[in-house]
Amino acid sequence: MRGDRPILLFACPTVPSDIWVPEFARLLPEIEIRLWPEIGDAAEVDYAFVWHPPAGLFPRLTRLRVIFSLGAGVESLLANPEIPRDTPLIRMVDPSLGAGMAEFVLMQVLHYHREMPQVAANQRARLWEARRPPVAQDRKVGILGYGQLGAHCAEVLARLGFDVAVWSRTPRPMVAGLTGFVGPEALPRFFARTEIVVCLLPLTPETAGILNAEAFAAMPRGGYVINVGRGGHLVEADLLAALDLGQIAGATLDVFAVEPLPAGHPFWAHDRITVVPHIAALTQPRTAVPAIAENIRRDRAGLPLLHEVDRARGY
Ligand code: NDP
Ligand code: OXD
Repeated sequence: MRGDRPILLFACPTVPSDIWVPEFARLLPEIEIRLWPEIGDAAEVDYAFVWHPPAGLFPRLTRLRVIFSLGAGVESLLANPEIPRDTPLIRMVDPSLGAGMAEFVLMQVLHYHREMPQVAANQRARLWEARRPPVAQDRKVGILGYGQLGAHCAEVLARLGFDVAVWSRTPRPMVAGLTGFVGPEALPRFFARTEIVVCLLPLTPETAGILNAEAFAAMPRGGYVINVGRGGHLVEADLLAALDLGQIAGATLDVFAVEPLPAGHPFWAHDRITVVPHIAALTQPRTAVPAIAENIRRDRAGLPLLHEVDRARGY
C-alpha cells in the first residue's frame, strides 16, 4: 500500500542490492525503497534505479517520474524499446567513477609507456636488457572523449608530463597542457599523433567502430590501444589484423561486444591482449547515492535535474 513517502525501485538484477540499500536509507530517509522483484504495486513507483532492467518492468511503472542509470554509459537503456521516451533518464556521474577510471587508465598507460610487455618477454627469455623508454613529455597519449571520465584521465596524465591530446564532439575549454581535437574531420590528425589511444566515448551511431583498421593504420607503428568505452567501439577483426602486422603492439580491453567475453573468443589467449572484465571503473554507492539524492530533491522541489541524457545526442 502506498503511504505518503515517495517510492524508489532498485531494479538492477545483476548487482547486489545490499551495498546500495543502506546508502539510500541513510541519505534518503524520506523515501521508501523497494527491491525488484518484490515491487508491490508497480503503479506506485516514483523513481527507478536500473541496470539491465528486467523485461516487462517499465510498462508497469505508470507513475514513474525519473529513471536513474547505475552506469555512466546508457546506450543499452536508450536501445530498450520499453523505456518511456518522455521520462527523464539520468546517467551516472559519480566522482569515484572518475577516480577509478583515472587509476585504471594511468596504470595501463604506464605499463605500455615503460615497455613492461617487452620487459616481461625478456624475463621469459632470461634476457637482461636495460631498456630506455622515452620521457613522458615525448610520449603521445590520445583520449577519445573529453567528458566526465576522459577529462579526469587526461588531466592526471598531463600532470605526470605526458603529451596528451583529447577528442570531443564540440569545442571544450581545456586545462593547460592538453591539445584538443574536435569533430570527425580532426580524427585522422588525432590518430596520426597518438601512440597510446584510450577510448572513453559513449557508444552512439557516430562512435561505433571508431577503433578500426583506418585508425590503427594512421597511428605510429607499434602503438597501443586501451578500450574502456564500449565493446562496440572496437572492430575486433581489425585489431587482430593490426596486432598480426605489428602496427599495434598491444591492447587492453575492458569492454566487449559480448559480455561476459565468450570462452572460445580469440582475445582470451592472445599474448598481446589484456582482457579485463569491465571493471575499469565501478559506480560506488557512497559517492553515487548523494548524486541521486540531489536529483530526487530537485525533482521534489521542481528544479531542473542534473546529468539528464540528451536522447537526440545519444549520451
Ligand atoms: P560524458 O558524456 O561525460 O563524455 C562523453 C565525451 O565523449 C564528451 O567529451 C563528448 O563530446 C564525447 N563524444 C561523444 N560523441 C562524440 C562524437 N561523435 N565525436 C567526438 N566526441 C564525442 O561521458 P563519460 O565520460 O561519463 O563516460 C564515457 C563512457 O565511458 C561511457 O559512455 C561508457 O561507455 C564508458 N564507461 C566505461 C566504464 C568502464 O568501467 N569500462 C565505466 C563508466 C563509463 P562533447 O564533450 O563535445 O559532448
Ligand atoms: C559503465 C559503468 O557505464 O559501469 O560502464 O558505469
